Amino acid sequence: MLKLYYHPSPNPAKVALYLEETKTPYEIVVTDTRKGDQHAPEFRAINPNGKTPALVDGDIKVFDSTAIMLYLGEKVGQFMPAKTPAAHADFYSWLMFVATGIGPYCGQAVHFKHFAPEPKEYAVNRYDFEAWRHWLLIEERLAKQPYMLDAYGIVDMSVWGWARVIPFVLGADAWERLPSVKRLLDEINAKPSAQAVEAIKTMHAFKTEVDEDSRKNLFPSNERLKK
Ligand SMILES: N[C@@H](CCC(=O)N[C@@H](CS)C(=O)NCC(=O)O)C(=O)O
Repeated sequence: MLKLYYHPSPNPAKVALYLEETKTPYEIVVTDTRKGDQHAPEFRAINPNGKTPALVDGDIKVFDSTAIMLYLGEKVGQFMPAKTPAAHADFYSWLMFVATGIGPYCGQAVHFKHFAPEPKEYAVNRYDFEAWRHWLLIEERLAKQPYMLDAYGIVDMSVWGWARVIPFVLGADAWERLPSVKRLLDEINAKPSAQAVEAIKTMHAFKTEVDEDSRKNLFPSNERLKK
């Protein structure tokens, strides 16, 4: 059985959605990043980068959500693009746009808006601007077509992982400027597979508060400032 090292946050959620959509059996291994599980040597042996998600498939270890999506897409053979160079060009371009643009800029926008100490105006402005710029490109595409590619697939699931947290990233009124992203989010949220993913956090004991100990585990760079 596949083991998914999981915390209920955007990058792990995309992978869980793929597993649910394809009815691939898997078990959750709670990796509570607020408690520091990502730094445990046993987890580092699976993901040297110390972040969730990671996947273990027998003797095979895969880390990074996008690598896992590609691994599963090839293994399971569902929700992949047509086997043409043109379809693959679109697939890789938009998948990497989510991996290297949406994910990191949203992550940093959340960090600076909600967790960083003052002064932070420069960083908040930069990451809010870039997070918006990336989401508006997705909005432009989804305003013209139902899905990111020709048919619902891995790129939409990757978008979904982050679209769930848009109000936290961009503000409570963000949907006014992103109606097509909201349409896709609502469509996926209505699926039993997405509801099963949302239920994972209630079926396992994840720490909910971000206290001083969580901050140490999540933002180890802060320790350097104390010296
Ligand atoms: N590029 C990585 C990013 C993984 C990542 O940042 N995961 C977050 C959750 S969405 C995490 O584990 N954060 C805990 C930490 O940074 O210590 C991926 O797509 O898997």
